[in-house]
Amino acid sequence: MGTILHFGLGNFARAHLLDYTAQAGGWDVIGVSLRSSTIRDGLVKQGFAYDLCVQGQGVKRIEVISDVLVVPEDRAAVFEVIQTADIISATVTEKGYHLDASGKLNLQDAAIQSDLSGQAVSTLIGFLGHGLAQRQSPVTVLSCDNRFENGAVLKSAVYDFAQAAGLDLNWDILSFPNSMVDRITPATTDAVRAISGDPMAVPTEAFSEWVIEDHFAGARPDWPGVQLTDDVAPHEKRKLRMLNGAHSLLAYGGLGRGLTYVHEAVADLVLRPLVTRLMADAGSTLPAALQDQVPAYAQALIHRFENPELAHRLDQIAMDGSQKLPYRFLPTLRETGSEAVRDGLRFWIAFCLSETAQGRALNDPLADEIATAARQTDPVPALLKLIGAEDLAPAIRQK
Ligand code: CS2
Repeated sequence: MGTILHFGLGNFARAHLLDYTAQAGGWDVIGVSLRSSTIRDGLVKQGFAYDLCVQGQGVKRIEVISDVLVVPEDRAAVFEVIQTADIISATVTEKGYHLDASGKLNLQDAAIQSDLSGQAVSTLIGFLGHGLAQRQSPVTVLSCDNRFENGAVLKSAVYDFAQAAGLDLNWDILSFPNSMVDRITPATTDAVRAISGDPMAVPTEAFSEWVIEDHFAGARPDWPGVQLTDDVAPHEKRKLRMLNGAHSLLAYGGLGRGLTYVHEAVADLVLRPLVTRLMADAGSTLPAALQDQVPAYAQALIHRFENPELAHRLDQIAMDGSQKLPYRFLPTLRETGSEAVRDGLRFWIAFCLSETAQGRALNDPLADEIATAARQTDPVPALLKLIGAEDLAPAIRQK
């Protein structure tokens, strides 16, 4: 029996890592909620089991969580499990890493600053820095967030944190494999709760994919269908640039056109050709070995996006754009000059401007900076600067 300590028990983790781990058998998952007790409070009433409502395949009960620790209630318990878990994994979303636009740990970030002391730790990076400094035996730290080279980025964030905090980690016993995760998992709606009867139900699509760098410090579950490989980068690029890049274009373009759901945006006569173009351009940046898969992958993505029953909201995808766009849009744009990706960026800028003009704060860790940039006489370079792309302003302006 092995144990995974997992940070971030949102819907995605419950539809992906936990489903795979339940299927593997022989392992349990201790969840960590960094902020609120809501998920623990909901799950504890039902013995930590919940329904996964898989589109077209019915409902399956996932019974793999053995406990959920809530950080503000008991930090010591989290530090304790960091010493013994076989794998420490995370789905804390892009902003949970507290990185700057260049992908380095933002040491000026208030939460990171406050975590350096080791008192009242509140971030994943703070827990890993202080916790792993005490760790005696090998452990795998597995990022399952949507970010290019997620393992390497996490390792360097923990390294920078440890340096700044004066902590000494034994890097020889730690491994941070990169991974590519994929399963479209919308937020739970009342309709889903009503159909399944489980207030903690999670809706997801039938498709799922997981490619992990084969670099574990110790044991791992026998996850069914997982592809272990020496080099995840091509798969990460494929997924982030094609799927997530297309998602972001549909989100900002669709909201600008008054739409609500992904399936509506992908059927839109203006957006559909753009998204097809974006995927082709993104596909052209992939390594030669993947080129022949690009058309079929793009077609399969369109098909997944067309699924009306998932009811995947565009505003869910539009969240945290400042954290997502640097690796969803910029590599394709820089490598190919893609006009479709430029349109995607124009949609993001239009979204920032219109939300600010209407007095609404964006759902984004840089919401204040975005509002300030949007109010400038020349907002385009100011907004692009926030995602490390000020130099692209002339190309974005001309149309
Ligand atoms: C989406 C992703 O919310 C978003 O930004 O693009 O959550 C997407 O649904 C997943 O990465 C699919 O695996």
